[in-house]
Amino acid sequence: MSDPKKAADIISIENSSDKGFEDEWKIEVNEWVESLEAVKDSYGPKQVKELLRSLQNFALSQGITLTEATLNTPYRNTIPLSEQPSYPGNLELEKKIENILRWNAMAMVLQAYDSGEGLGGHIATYASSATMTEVALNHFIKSRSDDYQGDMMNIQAHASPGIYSRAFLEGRLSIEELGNFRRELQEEGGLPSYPHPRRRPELWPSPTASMGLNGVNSIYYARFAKYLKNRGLLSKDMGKIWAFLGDGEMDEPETIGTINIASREQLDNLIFVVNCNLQRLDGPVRGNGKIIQELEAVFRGSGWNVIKVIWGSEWDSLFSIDDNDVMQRRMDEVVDGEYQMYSVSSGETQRAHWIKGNKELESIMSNLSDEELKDIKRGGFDHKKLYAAFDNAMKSKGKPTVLLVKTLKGYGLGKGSEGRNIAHQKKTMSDDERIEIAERLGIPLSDEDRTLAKFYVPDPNSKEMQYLHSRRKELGGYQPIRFNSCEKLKAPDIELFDDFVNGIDRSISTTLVLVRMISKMLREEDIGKYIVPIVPDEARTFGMDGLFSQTGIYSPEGQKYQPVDAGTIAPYKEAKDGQILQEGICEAGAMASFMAAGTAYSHFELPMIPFYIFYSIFGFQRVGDMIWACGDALTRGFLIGGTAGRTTLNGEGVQHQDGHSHVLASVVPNLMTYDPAFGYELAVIVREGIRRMYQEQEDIFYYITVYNENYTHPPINDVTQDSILKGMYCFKRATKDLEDKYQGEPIHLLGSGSIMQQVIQAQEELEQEGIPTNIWSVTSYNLLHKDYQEARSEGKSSYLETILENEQGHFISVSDWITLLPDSLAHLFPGTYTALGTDGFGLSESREALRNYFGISSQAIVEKAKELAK
Ligand SMILES: Cc1ncc(C[n+]2csc(CCOP(=O)(O)OP(=O)(O)O)c2C)c(N)n1
Ligand SMILES: [Mg+2]
Repeated sequence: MSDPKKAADIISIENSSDKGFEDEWKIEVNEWVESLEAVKDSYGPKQVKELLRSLQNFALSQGITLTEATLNTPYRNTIPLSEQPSYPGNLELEKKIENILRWNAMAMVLQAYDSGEGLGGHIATYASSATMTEVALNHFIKSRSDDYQGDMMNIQAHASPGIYSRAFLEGRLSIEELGNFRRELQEEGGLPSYPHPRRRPELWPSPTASMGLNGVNSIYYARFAKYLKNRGLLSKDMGKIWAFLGDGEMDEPETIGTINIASREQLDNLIFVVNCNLQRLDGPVRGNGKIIQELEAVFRGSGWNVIKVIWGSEWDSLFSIDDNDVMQRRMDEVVDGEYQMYSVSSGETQRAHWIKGNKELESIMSNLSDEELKDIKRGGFDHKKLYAAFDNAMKSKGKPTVLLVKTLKGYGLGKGSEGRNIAHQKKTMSDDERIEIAERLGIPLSDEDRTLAKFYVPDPNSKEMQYLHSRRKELGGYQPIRFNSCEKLKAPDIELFDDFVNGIDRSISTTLVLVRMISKMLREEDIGKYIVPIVPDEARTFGMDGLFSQTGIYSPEGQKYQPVDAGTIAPYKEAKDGQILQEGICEAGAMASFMAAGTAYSHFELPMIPFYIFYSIFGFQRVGDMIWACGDALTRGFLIGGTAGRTTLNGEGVQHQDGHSHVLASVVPNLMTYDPAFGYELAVIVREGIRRMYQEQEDIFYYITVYNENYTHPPINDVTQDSILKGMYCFKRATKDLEDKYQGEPIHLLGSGSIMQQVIQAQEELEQEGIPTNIWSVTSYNLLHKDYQEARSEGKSSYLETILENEQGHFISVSDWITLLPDSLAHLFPGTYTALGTDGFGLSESREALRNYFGISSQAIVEKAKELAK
């Protein structure tokens, strides 16, 4: 602050009526500010900070806290005019391009609407974010080059028309595709509503349409980039992760709840750009407060570099005469609901409300006519202010940056839209509005074409088109972009898992088998370094603590302390090049890490193999939307649902005992789900997963449940790998002699997971009573169902129908899952069919009591079989 007198005014005691005291106080404050200025001149800004910190500490020791003062700065741009760099671009051409993009984006939605098929899209979001996106794309966001991994640009999903329009000008989309927005099935091709890598894998790096996921995913992408760098896997400069977000979207706990990890991990490769248009879908984001100030406090409190872009350049001259900060104080005082009201009011109304009888403010504002006041821009539409903010963000060291950019929803769309509460859902416009907007944007189309919302296609040799291409060329290529180039891995031979395939005499759980398999794979030359174990504070639950010392837990800071268990075989080892991602109790974060690792093939050209291991009930029902997004993002890897089964996980009650995650998993189309009973099944499934995802590079991922019940595991013998992978095979036929003697209809028992042990026991008990049964191991009800659907559409017999061709009798399915899972196949069994399962809520009891209660114990199976055998 160069003018000490001004500082004194800010801190003046407003309520004091004692004039003498007020003057004295001003002098006191002036002296302090002058002293501080002297410190700055003699020692520099670092010492000023140190001095202030010492003063604050002293105040704290006296019981005086200053939290409000330190978390918020005045409601103005963070970068002062004096530090604003000159604008390096050609503003005239940039504005021309932006206007074309604004028009074409709007035209996409209007054409979709005009098609009369009830389609449309969103116009208002891009109208508010166009300038910031353009400044970033013309000057900052880089693409991949020989020594640069490339930036990742994750956009606000509802701004997609603007990004498509740009891709069209860049020659990456055809005019037909642009015209078929939201009509993907059209012959000439069409475009999906939002960023969906599955639908447009060459364009969209990650799915962002579900509010909140962009934030958390971008944070963990940035972290994963650092992880790869610290582990020595990424040779190029890693690039930046950009997340363009809505201010309403910042309500989402996935985003706001994970920002602390970004500062803890010092993610200076991460830039959030929050489009603060003060509105969400229904109305104001913070009508009674100020979203920018609220977010500033939250992000500053979390240790981010926070840059506010609030006011356009037109305010600069007013700030320079606001000697007593009357205007600043008014800016700080007005709430977002009022700022929104200004956006729909005339200059005159605005002025009256703004000045509110304050003579000094009135005199400052008299420098602007009503018209000028009305036209004055918010920072988000000022290229120079935005450039200054981005420039600062690029230079941040050791901290993530958030830009809080004030904009106006529906900017430039006229009275009917700008700042209106209905702006978000505005899908069409009157003919007059179309003509008027085109005129204002300088779109040289006839009024008829304007009314039809025709696209404007500039001459490829025009200055603006050449500028657009040259800027992107300079920055390495077009954005957003998604690549699909990654080396293929060779899956390990099944012999690597001989210890499990040939049977396990010791009584162990499938969880332990899996952990041992991971441990073996980690030591493999070809694939070891690519494995990414991810745990949300549950490694000990799954017996994975041995991996701590084997591979280390990733921490960018290494380990600054000696762990309490330093002398033990498996100490808690954190390391800069650690391989395990210990996520703490944050399933959303763990899932975001899974997605980052599972799509590393596209962004980082690395075939990372994530194994995310979690309590199965805290998977799909906790972060189901993120798993769905993984399907959209073409993510590869293994989701491992540990402590599975409503009765196998006993004693833990309603919120832990999972009997339904396979049903929830069944809805994700490219998810391979398995519920193995034995070590060899698990080995075959995991090996095949690696082969399909990393050798063949199929866009699938896996969900495998493992249990914590200990038992011995038979060898694979003559079971074919193919039958395990397809979902079902005959595990054990009835004893021949007994079968010959038996008069009744054959009985088949279907088992899976750890409940297979109950089935095996039931078979033995039934044989003692003279009832022969065949046991079938069902490794995947879901895949059998998928296969049936596919076969039916091709008019063929399904795998299940084929293997049951020569069977008949009674089929009893028994599992630790709700009966809806096996019931999906009920109609395919050639005989009677009964499902025994765990419908209802879990409850705290012993395993045995639970199995009796749900009717899936060996005894329950025996009873059912005897009833059918009569
Ligand atoms: C999880 C989720 N909930 C709700 C929606 C529906 N929705 C789409 S956009 C939107 C409002 C977005 O407001 P904001 O983030 O401020 O973006 P703006 O369009 O104002 O830039 C809502 C509620 C969604 N897409 N995802
Ligand atoms: Mg908004």
